[in-house]
Amino acid sequence: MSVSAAKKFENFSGWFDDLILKTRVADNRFPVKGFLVYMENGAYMLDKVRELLEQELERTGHKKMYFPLVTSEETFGKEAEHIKGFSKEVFVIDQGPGEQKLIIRPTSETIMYPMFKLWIRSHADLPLKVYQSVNVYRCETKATRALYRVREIPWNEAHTVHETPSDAEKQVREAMKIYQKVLKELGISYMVFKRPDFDKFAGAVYSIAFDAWNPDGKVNQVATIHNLGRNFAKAYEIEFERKDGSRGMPYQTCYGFGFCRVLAAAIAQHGDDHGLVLPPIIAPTQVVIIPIPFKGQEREIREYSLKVEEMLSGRWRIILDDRDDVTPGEKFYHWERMGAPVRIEIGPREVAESSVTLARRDTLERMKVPLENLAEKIEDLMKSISSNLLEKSQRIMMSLISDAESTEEVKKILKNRRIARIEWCGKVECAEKLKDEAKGEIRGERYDIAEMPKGNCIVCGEKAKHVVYVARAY
Ligand code: PR8
Repeated sequence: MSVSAAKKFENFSGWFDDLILKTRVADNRFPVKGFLVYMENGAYMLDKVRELLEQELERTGHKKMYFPLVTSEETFGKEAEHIKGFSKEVFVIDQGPGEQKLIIRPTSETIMYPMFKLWIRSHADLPLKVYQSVNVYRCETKATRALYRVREIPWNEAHTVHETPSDAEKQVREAMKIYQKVLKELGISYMVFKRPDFDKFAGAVYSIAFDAWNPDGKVNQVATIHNLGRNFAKAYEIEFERKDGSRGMPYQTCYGFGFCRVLAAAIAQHGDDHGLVLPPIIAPTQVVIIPIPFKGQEREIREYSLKVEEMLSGRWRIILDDRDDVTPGEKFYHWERMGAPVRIEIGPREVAESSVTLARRDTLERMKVPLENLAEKIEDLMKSISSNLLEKSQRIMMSLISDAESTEEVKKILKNRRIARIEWCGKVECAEKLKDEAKGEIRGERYDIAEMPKGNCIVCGEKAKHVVYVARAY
């Protein structure tokens, strides 16, 4: 069975903005542009995503630290490309006459690396793998958008330092696996791109990005991984002594995972006309019990509901919705909108049969289950919901990609809120022309799968060097 999700494809912004407010995920009415209030469900899910990621980072030997929010203008400005990329986006604290201005972190390379210089002495100090989950601040010039493009950005950033370039390469692949694992647990589908050179992170040798699909056809960059080479090591004079006593400069990587964009992707990819459809692993309420009262049997139904709640409460985040001023129908509607993965209905028949009726949120399918199998059945159901969300999301993503042979075709594909795959010569002029005429950005070539060009660049007609994807982006 599939549930209609027409609304989000027809009017994404309306659907999304209304939903995140009504389900108490976030309130975008705070009177400063780009700053968002995360309400109880949004805050809960952001924390869950953070926990999932931090667990993986810890498992792979990253150490958690907390660095300051600010740096000085001088320290900020050491890596030329980096400062060029970020100088227009920083918030500055003016401490008054005679005092130096402070730069609020738009990302923490310039804050961490002067400390790395002090900590790294020899090869024995490498690799250094550090992370923090904090807010960073960017005075975004593009239009802001709740969860998708904010100025106060809740994220995780990891920074690593290595002895050799191949160690740094390996680190890029480890980071990719970590992000893939977490996104899979959330059922989020994306493509991994190597960004074209003109679009890499300021100061990086190359950048890898995770672009999640969105119902309006734009892509949502949820995470990036950057190989920094020795660019920052040079600027911040990070050196170490090799085993043989010689001195060297280390290689660095950094990677960032945008929590609010990941949450946006989970909401946008899985939600439907009834509301949120939450991946069980982050759902604030995983199971809701709704008693269906029947005259004369109120007490039995209530006691039975309490018994079911007790049976499951150690294992799942569960709510017994026993409000007596709200009808069962209204409760169904409410919890469907809130995206609770599993609903348990208990009426006189269930009590008599020692069973319950279960409804799964993703397909709205209902089933009768004997009480003795309930714990096991819910376990299976949660797994099935998680894998169904992922499969469905992947299917939709595949259906959104179309091959294009001309700029005109790209334009049409993007207009229809889809993603175009093209062959490209690699020249910046062609990318710019495409952007002007088709209003889409070259997002890069796939890093997760190999795709070889066979023909010519669709813009200039010269031999193509890359298969790339073109989309509009947040
Ligand atoms: C780095 N340095 O900075 P990145 N709103 C929401 N999410 C955002 C926004 C925004 N305005 N800007 C960025 N993100 C590197 C890596 C340390 C960590 C999220 O990389 O500039 C996006 O998901 O690519 C983005 O992929 C991630 O932060 C990393 O930002």
